[in-house]
Amino acid sequence: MDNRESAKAPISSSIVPGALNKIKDMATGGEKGRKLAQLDQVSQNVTPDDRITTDWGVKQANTDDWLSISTGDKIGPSLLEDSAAREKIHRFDHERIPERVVHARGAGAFGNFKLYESAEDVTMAPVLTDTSRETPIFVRFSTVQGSRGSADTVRDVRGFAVKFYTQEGNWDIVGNNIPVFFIQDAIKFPDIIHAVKPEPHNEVPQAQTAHNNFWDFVYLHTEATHMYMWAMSDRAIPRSYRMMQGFGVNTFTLVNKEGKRHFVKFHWTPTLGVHSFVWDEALKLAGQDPDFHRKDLYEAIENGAYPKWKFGIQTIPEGEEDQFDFDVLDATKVWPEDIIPVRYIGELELNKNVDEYFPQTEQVAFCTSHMIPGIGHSDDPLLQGRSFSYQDTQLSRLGINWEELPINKPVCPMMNFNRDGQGRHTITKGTVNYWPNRFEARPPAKKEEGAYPEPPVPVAGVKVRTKSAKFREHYNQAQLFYNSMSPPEKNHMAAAFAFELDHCEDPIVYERMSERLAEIDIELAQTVAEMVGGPIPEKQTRANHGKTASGLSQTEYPPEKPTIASRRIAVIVADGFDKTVYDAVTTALKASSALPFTIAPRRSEIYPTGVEKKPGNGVQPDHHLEGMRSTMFDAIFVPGGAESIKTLSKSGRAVHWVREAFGHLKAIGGTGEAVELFKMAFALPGINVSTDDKAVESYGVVTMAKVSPQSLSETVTIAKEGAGLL
Ligand code: HDD
Repeated sequence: MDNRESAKAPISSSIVPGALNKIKDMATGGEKGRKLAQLDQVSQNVTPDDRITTDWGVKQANTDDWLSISTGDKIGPSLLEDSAAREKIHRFDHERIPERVVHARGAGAFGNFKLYESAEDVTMAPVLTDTSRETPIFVRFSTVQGSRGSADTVRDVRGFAVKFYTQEGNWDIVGNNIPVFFIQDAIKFPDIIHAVKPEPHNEVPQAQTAHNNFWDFVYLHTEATHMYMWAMSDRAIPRSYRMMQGFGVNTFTLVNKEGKRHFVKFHWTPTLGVHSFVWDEALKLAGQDPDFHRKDLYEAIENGAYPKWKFGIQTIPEGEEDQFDFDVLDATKVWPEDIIPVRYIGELELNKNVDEYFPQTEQVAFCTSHMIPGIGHSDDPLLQGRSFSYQDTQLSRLGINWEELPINKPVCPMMNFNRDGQGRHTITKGTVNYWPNRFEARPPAKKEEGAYPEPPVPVAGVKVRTKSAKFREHYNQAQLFYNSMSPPEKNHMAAAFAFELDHCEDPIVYERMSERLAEIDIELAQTVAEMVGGPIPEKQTRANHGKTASGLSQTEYPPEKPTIASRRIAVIVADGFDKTVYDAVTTALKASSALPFTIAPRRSEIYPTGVEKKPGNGVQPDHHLEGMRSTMFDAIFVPGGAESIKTLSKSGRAVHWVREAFGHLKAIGGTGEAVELFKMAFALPGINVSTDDKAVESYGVVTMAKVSPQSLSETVTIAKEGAGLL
C-alpha cells in the first residue's frame, strides 16, 4: 500500500479480518442485524476451555490467596510483588463511573424500526422514507430523579431514549413519556434539577418530588405548571415501560429533497395500550420489588412478548408556524392533536435483551445533536441548550472517546481526523491526520455523497435575554390537560397533589400551591387544600377556558388488540386444590402467552385433592405467599377445592392477597369453593358471586360456583377474559 492508499484506508480496516464481510453481508441481506453483528466482534463468550488469566493474558492458578511470606499456619505480610492481586483490587477500585446527573436509573434493550409508509414528502432521511429498511435500534428507559439504585415505580417522568443505528449515522430521539417539559430554556435546567433532586443539606428525599424545594420552585416558576399537572397524573406511575407513550418533546425539523422544512414532533404509542399503577401499588412495589420495571421488560422480551410502539409525526410546514395561540418552539406546550393530527408512519419493536448491563445500558450515550440528513434542529431554546449538554456530560461519564465505545459506535463508516485522547483504540492507518492534505485523503463529503445538508435559514434579530409573549403564557394548556382528564384520572391527580404537599413541611409551600391550583380548577384546589391544611380557596382565580383536547387522557390509548400476552397471573393454591381447573386454566393462560405463576403457602410441593401427599404427586409452586405480593401480578385466579380454600381463608396473608388485588382494581377469578373465600374477603354489599354453574362478573371479580366438565372450557374463558379486564 503506498502512502496515498494507506492514508485513505477506511477506519474500519482495524476490525478483525472477515468481520467487514460479515457486516457487508448483513447489509445486503437486510441491515436488521447490523448492530448486533458489530457488537459480536467485541463480545466475549465463555467456553468450558476458558481459564482465568490476568488482564495481560497470563493464566492464574490461584486468585483467592494474596502472595505472602507465610510459614506453616502462621500468616505473614502480603507482597506488593503480587501484580495479579494488585490488578484485581485496582480494577475493582475503579469500577464505578459517575452516574448520569439525571436519568441515572434505567433499563435498555435492542430492537428494530421499520416504516409503514414513506415520509418523503417531508424528509429525505432514508430511515423515514425507505420502506424496505429495518433499522437496528437501542432503547434506554429511565426514571429522572433517583440515583442508579433507586426504585423503578416512584412517581416520576420516564425517559424514553431511542438510538437508531442508520446507514447514514446515528440518530437519537432523547425523549420522555410526557410530551411537555418543566422549562422552556435550557439555562434553567440546573435549577429545576437541583430543586427536584434530594435537598442539599441532608440529601433527602430519594427519587421524589414530594418535598419543599420542588414545590417551592415550581410555584415560583410558573412555566412548569403544565408539566407538573402531567407529573401528578397517572402518566408518572406507568405499569410498565412497555405500556407508556414516548415523545421527542422538543420541536425538531424535517428537510425533504427539495430543501423544504417542516417543524416536527415525534410520538411513540404502545400497541399494548397505556396503563398505570394505582398509587398505593406503586408505593408498595418500590419496597417489595424495586426492580419491577426492569424485570418486566426483561421478562417480556425473554418470553417472546416483544413490546411494540407505533411511530408518529406531527408536522407543520415552515411558514405556517405562527398561526397558533402557542409558540411551536415552546417545549412546555403540546401541539393539540385535533388541529395537528399525528401521522403514524412506522413501528419500533424491542426483541433482544442486553448481554451485559454496564457496557451496553450504562455506557450508551444519547445526544439530541445526533441527527442525520433529513432531520435537523429548530430554534426551540430548550433543544439548543440540550444539544450542548448531552455531548458535554459524556466527557465526565465516559471520557473523550465515548463515541468509540461499542454500544455508541455507528454501523456506517466513521472517519475523520479527530485523534488520540484517553481510551482511544481505533487504529487509523496512513501518514496524515489533518485536512486538507496532499493525498486528498478523507475529504469532506459532497451533497450527492450524503453530506449533512444545512438548508439556508434566514435569521435576523436583536441580541436579548427574553422570550416572546406566547412563551410567557403558562396556564392555558395546564387547564386544557386537566379538563381533558376522565373523572377517575382527576381523582387520582387530586390524591397525588394531596400526597406530595402533605410531605412538604413548610406551610408557605403547600398553602401557596393550593392557591395556584385555584387558577387551574377550583374543585381540585379545594380538595387538595382541605387534605393538606391551610386556607381553602373560595373561588377560581383565573377563568377556565373550558376547552378539552384529544390524545391527552390515557383512557384514549387502549390496547390495539385486547390481549393477556405477557400479563403476570397469580394462581393461588393450598393443599387440596382442584387440579382439573388448575390444569385447564394454567394451560390455557400459557397458550395465550400469559405468564401464570403458582403461589401457595409454601414453595415445596402442594398436593391437589384426591392424591396421596407424597413427593411427585403435587405441583411445585413458583413462590410462596410471603415471598411475593399481589402487587407483582396483574390478575389472580383461585381454583376451588374445599381443603385448599379452608386453608387460604384462615391465612391472613392469603386473605390480604385477594383484598389487596381487589383494592388495586385487578381482575380476580375463582371457581368452586373460592367463591366462599371471596365472599369472606370482600364482604362488601354489591359484589355478586356465582351460586351455580353460571359465571358472574361483578366489580372485576369473575366467579363460577360449580364447575362441570361441560363448563370447564367456560372457566378457561372466564380466566382469560377476567385477566383481559385489566
Ligand atoms: Fe435530558 C439525560 C430526556 C431536557 C441534560 N435526558 C436524559 C435522558 C433522557 C432525557 C431520556 C437519559 C438518556 C439516557 O438514557 O442515557 N431531557 C430529556 C427531555 C428533555 C430534557 C425529554 C426536555 C425536552 N436534559 C434536558 C435539558 C438538559 C438536559 C434542558 C440540559 C440543559 N439530560 C441532560 C444530561 C443527561 C440527560 C445531563 C444526563 C445523562 C446524559 O444526558 O447523557 O446531559
